Amino acid sequence: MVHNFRVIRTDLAPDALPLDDSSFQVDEAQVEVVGSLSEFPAGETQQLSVELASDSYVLICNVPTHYQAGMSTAFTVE
Ligand SMILES: [Cu+2]
Repeated sequence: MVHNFRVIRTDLAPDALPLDDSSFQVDEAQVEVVGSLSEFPAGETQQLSVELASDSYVLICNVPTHYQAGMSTAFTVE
């Protein structure tokens, strides 16, 4: 199964991002994506460098249905 990776700057809870009900994904037009990786296969390692301002962020996988399945976590940059 492939996954992707999005870094989203938001004050929303990690399970409260806006959804696009037709594509079963987080609606990226309604959030601020500040970093991302395209889909890549399970077991593969990729690296992403992003300069982040002090704020709240949520990491998600936005392959259809994956966010709803719990692929998200929040973190804060201080
Ligand atoms: Cu995924």
